[in-house]
Amino acid sequence: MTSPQVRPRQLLRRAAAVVAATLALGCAVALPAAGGAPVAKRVTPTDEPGVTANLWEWNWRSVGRECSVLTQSGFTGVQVAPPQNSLKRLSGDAETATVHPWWEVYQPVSYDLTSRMGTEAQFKSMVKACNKAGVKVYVDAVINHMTGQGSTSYGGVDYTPYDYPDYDPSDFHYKAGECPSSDGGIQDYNNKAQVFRCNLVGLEDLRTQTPKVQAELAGYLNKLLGYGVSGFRVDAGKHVGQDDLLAIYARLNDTNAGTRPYWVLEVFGGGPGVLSPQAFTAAGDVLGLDGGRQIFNAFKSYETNHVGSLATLEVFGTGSGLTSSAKTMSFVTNHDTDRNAGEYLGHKDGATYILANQWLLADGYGSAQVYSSFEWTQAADSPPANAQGLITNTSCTNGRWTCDHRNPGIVAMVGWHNYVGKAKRANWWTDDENVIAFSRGNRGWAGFNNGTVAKQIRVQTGLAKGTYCNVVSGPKVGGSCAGSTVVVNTTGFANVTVGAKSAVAFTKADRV
Ligand code: LM2
Ligand code: CA
Repeated sequence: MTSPQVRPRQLLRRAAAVVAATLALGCAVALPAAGGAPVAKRVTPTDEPGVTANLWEWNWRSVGRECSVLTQSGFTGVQVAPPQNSLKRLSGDAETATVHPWWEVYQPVSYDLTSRMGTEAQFKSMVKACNKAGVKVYVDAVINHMTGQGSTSYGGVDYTPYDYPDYDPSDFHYKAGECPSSDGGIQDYNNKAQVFRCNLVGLEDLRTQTPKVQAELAGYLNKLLGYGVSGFRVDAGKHVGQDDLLAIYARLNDTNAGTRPYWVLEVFGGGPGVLSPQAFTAAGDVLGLDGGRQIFNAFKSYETNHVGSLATLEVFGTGSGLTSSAKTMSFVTNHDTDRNAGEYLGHKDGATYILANQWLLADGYGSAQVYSSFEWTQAADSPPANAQGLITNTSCTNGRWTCDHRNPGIVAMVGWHNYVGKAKRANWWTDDENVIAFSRGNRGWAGFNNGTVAKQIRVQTGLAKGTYCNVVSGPKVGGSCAGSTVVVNTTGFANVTVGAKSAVAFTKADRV
């Protein structure tokens, strides 16, 4: 349980609302027995998402189809791009000639679900197909702001600044009013009032402290929950602020499975005190953005011709200043960091990127997420789309989509991750440079080499004597290995060759 708990007072309020609604319908109300507690909907703990794939800006049809692949590969959830109606640009401008940059979807116009990714009906059938396949759906929820430009939307709704179908000018923060900055923007990222109540990159900032705006946002999110969604990545969570986040969360219904929705906040690090990711963990889980930087520094590092060292990853988590594993959604990259090559790894890092994902899955920190999206040359590039901006179906073979969640070496480590479960790390080994190895209890062993030459190591694996399939090179099929093998002796030791920029891994179940 890592999302905010529903407190008894909220339960009472919810129960009272149910009674009021039932009365309004003129139905008989089953009042609680005298002295008994009000009958409230059962509230069970939030389910952790497990390993998710972030199929960012895949259209709904493609996500729905991919869920059968995800479930076979051991993924238990999928995160999708913001599904609400958004800005649709009609032409390029001085900032970017790209008419339909990927970031249109971060400028909401209304909470209808007609978007670049498809229609509301297509969204619903995607969720249904994924849930049927056993994959939970997590939605990127843009709740901090509306647009900062344009007048036309994918859903056909027109708007003018500060005036939308669901909001009027009284629903926003303004400069020199609740936003204490001279131009209405965030000028000082260490200033609490500015961070919470000024415009993030010119995006009109909602008065999320008001019951009206909270009800509007909760209405949107509850619609998604009703369609079978399991939780949310809260875009710009840092700019909503803890109090408003908790107030909105308290208005959310349970998921269709009867659990509280998962709720993970985007809070980038660097801010002081209440603006730090740590200070948001009472308002939800947080995205592991600082962890992503540490991963970059361990695997790559900014200075040209230097790599960091994997040996540093002996400590990763609260011990290295990160939020706790149980409160964090961890990843190597996402749609923003993939475009920030000097500070995070991304798809363009190739084998290093794959290796980092494999390591994260093996380490077990946070709820790990693997990012798959589209190839780009300019940072603002549109995903593959038609002339109207509508995103076309994904193909993992036409060279335009990245599909790293299908990489066999990553799929192998998703299986490894699920098999070792919560077993503690043991048998840590390192050359103090770029080769590390460890077991997770006696469930599985993995070694990683981020160097440029293969290395032979002699390690304690924690596993029983036998021959094991190195699942990174190929799975166990029937009674034999499709790829290479590792021989563990009677005392648990093995001589293992770990290739340059690659991993070797096996679980107890991979013995032949
Ligand atoms: C996020 N998390 O807090 C998203 O992960 C990030 O991708 C979003 O920025 C941001 N917050 C707002 O949701 C992206 C993109 C920006 C883009 C915004 C809005 O990185 O460049 O801003 O989406 O579409 C664009 C222009 C910007 C302009 C703004 C408003 O790039 O120059 O500001 O629209 O018109 C004047
Ligand atoms: Ca705000």
